[in-house]
Amino acid sequence: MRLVLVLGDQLTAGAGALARADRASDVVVMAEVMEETTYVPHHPKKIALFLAAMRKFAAALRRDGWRVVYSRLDDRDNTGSLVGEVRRRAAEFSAETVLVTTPGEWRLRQALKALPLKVTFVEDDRFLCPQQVFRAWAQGRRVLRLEHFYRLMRRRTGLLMEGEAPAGGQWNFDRDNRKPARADLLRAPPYREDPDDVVAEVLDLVRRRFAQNFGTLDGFAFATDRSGARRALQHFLAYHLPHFGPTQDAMLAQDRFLHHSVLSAYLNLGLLTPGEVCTAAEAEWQAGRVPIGSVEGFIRQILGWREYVRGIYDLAGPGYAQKNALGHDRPLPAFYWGAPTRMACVAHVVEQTRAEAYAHHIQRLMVTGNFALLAGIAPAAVHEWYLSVYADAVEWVEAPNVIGMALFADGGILASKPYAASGAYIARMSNYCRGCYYDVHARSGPRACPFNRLYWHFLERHRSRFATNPRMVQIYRAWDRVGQTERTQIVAEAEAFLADLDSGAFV
Ligand code: FAD
Ligand code: DLZ
Ligand code: SF4
Repeated sequence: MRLVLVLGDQLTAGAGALARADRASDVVVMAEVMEETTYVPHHPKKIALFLAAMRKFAAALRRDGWRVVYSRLDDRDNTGSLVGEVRRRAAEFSAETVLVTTPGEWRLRQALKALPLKVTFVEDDRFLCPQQVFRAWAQGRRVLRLEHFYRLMRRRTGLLMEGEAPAGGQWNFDRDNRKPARADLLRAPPYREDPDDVVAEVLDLVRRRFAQNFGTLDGFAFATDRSGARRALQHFLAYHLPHFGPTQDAMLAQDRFLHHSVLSAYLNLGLLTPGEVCTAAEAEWQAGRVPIGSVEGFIRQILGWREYVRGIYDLAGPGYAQKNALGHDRPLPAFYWGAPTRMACVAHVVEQTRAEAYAHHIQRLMVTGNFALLAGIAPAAVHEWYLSVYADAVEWVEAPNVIGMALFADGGILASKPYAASGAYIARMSNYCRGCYYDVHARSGPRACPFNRLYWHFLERHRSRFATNPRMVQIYRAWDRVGQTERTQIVAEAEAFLADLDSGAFV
């Protein structure tokens, strides 16, 4: 007898271990366990999404003729961990071998390897870039540029290619994309589903067991099976993809989703595959319904960024999430968990995160991520926050984005310079500043935007590391042109602000 372990983010029929398994003789093991639901204080909507999707996937496998043993969180004999459940099922079925799609996370790979059973790992073939291909590409390169990797992937898959040339004559349409926020960007919400009986039962469980976690279960509207996720994809293609490019970096206080797809959780759980999403988007362009700039911008996120961060996570090895190249050690301020703050941008993003378990990329990178970078918050604490609060947060994708992209804590493996920005960026790309206590145009004085003060403070305290970075030389020149008196004042005000932050004062 052989067990086939299917994890909560491996809900894809016919992929990985399931493609190699035998439904006539193998037993599929799936388990809701306390260890996975508590290794960080996950947002209740995230827990509900995983558990509901797992239950429905197990039911779909059974309908398809598989023998599935499924542990529910409340089962009396549930051992509480994935390895515990595998051992229990191995004893129950006298199984000595386990087949599993290689877990995305190092933590689980290591835990499964340590089992006293023969565990066979099957490559996760849902990704478009096999690990070997990424390693071969990375080998011998001094810097690992997304743009180079992305072109390789366009060529490998043929997506948006016209022979050897990129469709539309350019690899990248960023110059036409990424427009600032305008009120007329306002539009209808993304795809939403009412809870059915399975979801209602899970919501009840999560409400009972995880009520103390940050985040609300109210308004849970995620799709929880493949057909729902397919409907969400169709909704995005019809209503939002045509506008994706120009709005992808914009932020609006009145609109939490803009034209983003809100498909990341479905991709990460396996309800959709990256290949099918990219192909469907390309078909919209081929049919003349979507401009090249929008479809290219969207496909780059999945074929480029998503595959690239996964390659980096694998290459970097198990210690990646503990990196702290800038030596930052400040505790995470309470406003990340919903305590009040005067900073309107941060308050908006945190409140939206609490309500939806979702924020789009620029909110994560340039508001909460940028603040943590500038203020010198300990990367491990920031990592734990991101891993907790977003429905799409699994470590292989979260850690490179947080540790590498937002915090530069990997010392520059992923980004060639920190994504540090003053309030001017947020003012240009959003309308948050209009409703803020602080003045985004002031860099000193009692109401100066904290992002402005902290930006210069960040540059000053890391001068020896960044002043010679060719992409930052101009920035240091601009800072050095500011008069000495004002520079001293800005640094002193930033330090006073950081002292307030540390003491938990209302900032
Ligand atoms: P869209 O804007 O519609 O983009 C389409 C798809 O592209 C996404 O669904 C996603 O699968 C992919 N994508 C876009 N950007 C990235 C990226 N930088 N890395 C990997 N894939 C990308 N994404 C996660 O899936 N899980 C995370 O835990 C996560 N944490 C992040 C933390 C920080 C600090 C930052 C800066 C980014 C993080 N991202 C994460 C990447 C990105 O922000 C989300 O994938 C995106 O916001 C999800 O919303 P969407 O589906 O509407 O994306
Ligand atoms: C995120 C999550 C949660 C909340 N619960 C479970 C669970 O009960 N059982 C399970 O198999 N997986 C769960 N997951 C997903 C895993 O924690 C983990 O993120 C991925 O399997 C990593 O690749
Ligand atoms: Fe954020 Fe500064 Fe704008 Fe306020 S003024 S919303 S703190 S960027």
